[in-house]
Amino acid sequence: MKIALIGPPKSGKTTIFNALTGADHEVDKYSPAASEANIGIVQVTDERITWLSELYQPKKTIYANIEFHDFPGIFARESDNPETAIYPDIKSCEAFVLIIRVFKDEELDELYGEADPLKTLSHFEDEMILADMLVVEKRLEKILLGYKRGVKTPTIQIEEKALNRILEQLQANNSIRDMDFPPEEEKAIRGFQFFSAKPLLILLNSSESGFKKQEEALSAIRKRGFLAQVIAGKFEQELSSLSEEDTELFLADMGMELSIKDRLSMLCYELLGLISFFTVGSDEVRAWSIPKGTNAVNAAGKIHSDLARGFIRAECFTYDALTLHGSEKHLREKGLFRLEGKEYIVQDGDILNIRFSV
Ligand SMILES: Nc1nc2c(ncn2[C@@H]2O[C@H](COP(=O)(O)OP(=O)(O)OP(=O)(O)O)[C@@H](O)[C@H]2O)c(=O)[nH]1
Ligand SMILES: [Mg+2]
Repeated sequence: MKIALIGPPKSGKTTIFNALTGADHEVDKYSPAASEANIGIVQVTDERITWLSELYQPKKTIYANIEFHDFPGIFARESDNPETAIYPDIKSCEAFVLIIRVFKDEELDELYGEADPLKTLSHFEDEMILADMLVVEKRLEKILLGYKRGVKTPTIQIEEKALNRILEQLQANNSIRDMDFPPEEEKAIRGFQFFSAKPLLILLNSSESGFKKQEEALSAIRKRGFLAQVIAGKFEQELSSLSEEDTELFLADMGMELSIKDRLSMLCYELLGLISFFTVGSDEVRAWSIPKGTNAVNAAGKIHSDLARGFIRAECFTYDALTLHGSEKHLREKGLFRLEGKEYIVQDGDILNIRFSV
């Protein structure tokens, strides 16, 4: 899972990236924007995997992970768009975390305007819509040119129909993520990776002292339909150099139990509507993340395309039942070991063994 950290210049993206990944990239007020992203992989904490690993004693234990990409600032008000070269990289991420500065800093205020989260969010929505609009208009022109030359396949017509609907949406200043597409249209436009179609999480980067004063901004942003949280970026980065016990004490002081890594992982799962299923055995205990509502055959395909192609049945039991009864043998005796078909909707905490033949 690839998640992009984006935001205006100097909103604290790299600070938060460092806190998340334990990296030590330079943060400062004046250096020009980096030209490419910092990339770091974060393991998703899951006590269930830890427990399963103890039970099965596998050779390998694999937690789910999230790849965070920390991009240089974009959509600066006065920029002449030197950032365009990184747009494709940003758009290749599955979801965006928009980091907005709410901490006070006179020099940054001077350079970039006073912190105003709602205004920044609107600005970003506008810029994303505009960037998408340029892509759609350009593509539609090309399609029409093709029509004149006699290139008019059903596939292109589906694409044209979808793009015209999208253009209407964007012209009304609305994001693509609020639209629904029939499967064939969804397929036709998938490759564009539109900015305004991506799931968007808002993080308000606050000072330690301002942390509890963001309720008003948060609720206004949530009212607009976004998932949003406050984070004290610099404070969290400072914590990452402390011992685990000290970190816990400081976090508890701020009313938090979990590390920034765990909090943000959970938010990303929520943003993308993901759940986890597990595979277990003496070779490997592993977590897999899939969108809620995924059926067994598609879950199998996540493990390997052969498993989807040759899918016969999924042997299935739940993590909770296993913790309750202690072993697979006991689950079989209790009739808690199920056989499920292709269309079974996989649930969070299911343990699957796919039977297949190719
Ligand atoms: N007071 C305070 N300063 C912060 C906080 N987060 C970041 N800063 C400061 O803001 C400046 C910019 O931080 P960075 O993390 O480099 O910001 P960025 O968004 O990565 O910047 P660009 O990549 O250049 O757009 C640095 O001087 C940080 O120390 C915070 O939570 N509180
Ligand atoms: Mg940065």
